[in-house]
Amino acid sequence: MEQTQKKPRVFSGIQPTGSFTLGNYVGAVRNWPALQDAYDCIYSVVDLHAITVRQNPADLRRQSREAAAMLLATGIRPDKSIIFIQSHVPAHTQLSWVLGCFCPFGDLTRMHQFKEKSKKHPEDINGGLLTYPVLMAADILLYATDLVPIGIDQKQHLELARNIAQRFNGLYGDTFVVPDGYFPTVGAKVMSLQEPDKKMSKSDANANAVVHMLDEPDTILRKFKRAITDSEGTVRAGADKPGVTNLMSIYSVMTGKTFEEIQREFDGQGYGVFKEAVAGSVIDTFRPIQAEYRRLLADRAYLDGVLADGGAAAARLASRMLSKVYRKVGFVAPDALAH
Ligand code: ATP
Ligand code: LTN
Repeated sequence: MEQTQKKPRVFSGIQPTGSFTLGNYVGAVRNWPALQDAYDCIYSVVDLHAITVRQNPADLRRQSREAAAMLLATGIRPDKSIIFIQSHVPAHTQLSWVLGCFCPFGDLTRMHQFKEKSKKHPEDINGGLLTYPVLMAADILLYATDLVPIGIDQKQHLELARNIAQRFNGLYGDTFVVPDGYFPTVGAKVMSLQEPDKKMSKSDANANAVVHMLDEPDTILRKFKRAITDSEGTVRAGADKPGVTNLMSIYSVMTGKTFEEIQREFDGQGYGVFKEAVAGSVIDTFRPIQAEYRRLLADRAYLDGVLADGGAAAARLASRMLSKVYRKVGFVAPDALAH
């Protein structure tokens, strides 16, 4: 680790529930490598969260390594940041239990994600789905995290983590850092290409609605060509133009151009030219990441080594906070037993 003076801490996580989408990239993952020089970053593949929805065991195992490879391919460097699999550090579940005892039931039933996922999986509204944000709070609070880079859909969960931290600190004295969210100014919520009033989600049944980071160039082009726009034919942003605004946000993130520059660039041209340009910018961004991903995934020994080291480093940090919390709530320390 390059660690001279203490930098503020960043923590974020992503579920290994399938291949990452353009939404994951734009809303969260692209910021993760960008933060690793100014911050002490910890990034986790949150497999414990993934099983709140039924997963095939073999797929989950494979996808967890794939998720780690993809994070490394986007530029996370193990010599700068910690990258690990959540279930390798038992302190996450241990702290989660304690925090759950400081979280009102009503706060959990009010969560948008709980309501949405309950509606989507009515046959399996399990306890984990409800307490999901408590585990997320544990992930964050365990490492005295200052900043959490996430998409806007996770804002409510972060608020819950902040509330738990404040409640606990109020009762037991300063224990947890109250974390702030880090949301991108453009692209904090990438919308479905087919229903631009809905979030682009890994688990969308309509394949045309979602661009995956591992999609082939011609697939990406086809999905953008079919993206829902409107009948106006003018490239400009506005609440009345959710489809075009979404495409402009994506293009802006990929190229660094402002909305005004984009509007000028496509002035007088139809949506066809614009959509091809958006697709091209995404293809160009993902091409080198895809190549690096394939290389990393083929090097299992390296990948597993990174994850083993990351898990050990995270466990060391986490055990300190867990001991502190156990002591504060009044658990007898095992090493205090007279025997
Ligand atoms: P699922 O569809 O299985 O719930 P997901 O696509 O929402 O999964 P997560 O693992 O829950 O993926 O999210 C990882 C990160 O990506 C989070 O920080 C989340 O806010 C962000 N994210 C997910 N979808 C989008 C989106 N459409 N726009 C912006 N950010 C997003
Ligand atoms: N709930 C998040 C994933 C997640 C997370 C975290 C993000 C789990 N633990 C801690 C930030 C910090 C999601 O993206 N669905």
